[in-house]
Amino acid sequence: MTTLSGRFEILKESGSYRNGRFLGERHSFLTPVFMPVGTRGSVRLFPHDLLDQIGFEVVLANTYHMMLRPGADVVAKLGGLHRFSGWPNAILTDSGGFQVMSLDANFDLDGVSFRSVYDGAKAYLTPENAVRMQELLGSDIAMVLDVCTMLPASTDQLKEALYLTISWAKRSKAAHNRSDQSLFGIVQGGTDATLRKISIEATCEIGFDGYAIGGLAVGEERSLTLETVQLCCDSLPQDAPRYLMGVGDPYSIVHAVELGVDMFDCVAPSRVARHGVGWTSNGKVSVKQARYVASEEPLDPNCECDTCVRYPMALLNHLFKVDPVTLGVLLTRHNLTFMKTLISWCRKAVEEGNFNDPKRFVETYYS
Ligand code: PRF
Ligand code: ZN
Repeated sequence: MTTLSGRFEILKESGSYRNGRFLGERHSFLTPVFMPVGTRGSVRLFPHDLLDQIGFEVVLANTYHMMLRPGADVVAKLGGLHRFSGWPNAILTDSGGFQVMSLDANFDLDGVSFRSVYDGAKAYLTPENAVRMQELLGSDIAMVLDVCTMLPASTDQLKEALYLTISWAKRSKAAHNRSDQSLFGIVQGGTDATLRKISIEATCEIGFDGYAIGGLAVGEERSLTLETVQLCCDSLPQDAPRYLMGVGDPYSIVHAVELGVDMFDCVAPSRVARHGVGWTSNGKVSVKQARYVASEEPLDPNCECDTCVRYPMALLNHLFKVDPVTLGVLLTRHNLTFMKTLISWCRKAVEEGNFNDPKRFVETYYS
């Protein structure tokens, strides 16, 4: 049985929202926090040293990918994911259940079977081996194996996934042994208020170092996402971190922080960067547009990242045509800096007890 490690300190709170600090055994970080997604131990096109320069304190990696390539045991032999991936700060590993869903996965009571994206080989995840893999990877925060249901879904489908998730959460906790690693539970139940409440009650009764809200931004309207986030924040323990999984559009982040969410991850800022799109203080900018061919303007006049300070839009537009890889690096730097800035605004809003400015901002540019 695990000794729960990791502590959460609330530094400032007002109403439902708060600024805090997560104190792991090895690394700590301030919340609210945005975690860039480095699925395979690295953010695409963007080495960890550059993430460090922007000031990120936590990155996310995926158990499912790391267990297939290069293998959790290989990473463990090399000293763990921090050493292996050249990342000196905190790492959260997702358990893999969500990532395998796109792979023709078969869920049964014991676990989930799927085929490797790399070579089609059969692979199997159970709550116990998902924990074991994450212990080998040595992340600071491990996630339980859960079942996420795509929406819309019937109540029966949601219920089945929910009860499986609860039973897997118990098994995950029983299997967890690493005292310098925190373990977070995951709440499911779609947008069904009754099921969410059942999920929260059962997950909290098992008891975790933090609680994730899973199963959202999977096909439902955004207003329903936020309604469900509110319901969860109202019922989750006040003194533990709350992590909204896979949700990272600027509008949702600002509103979810106001509702009391502490942690976010999302591939979107780095993914859209690779398609030539910048998220800026003037909204979304697609650098390929003809109007930027001879533009001397920076991508975002309110940003101090090296992409905005050094390069005119004309160069970014040019790279779109001749060197999209370099453009991807430049836009990833900007978009991740933008996310860091957005989170800083949220922290300031908590400090000042007023979300009007960030809310007006996302309303105008990211609705
Ligand atoms: N479960 C896990 N990871 C996730 C999700 C989930 O429900 C989501 C849903 N937005 C993103 N990543 N384990
Ligand atoms: Zn910038």
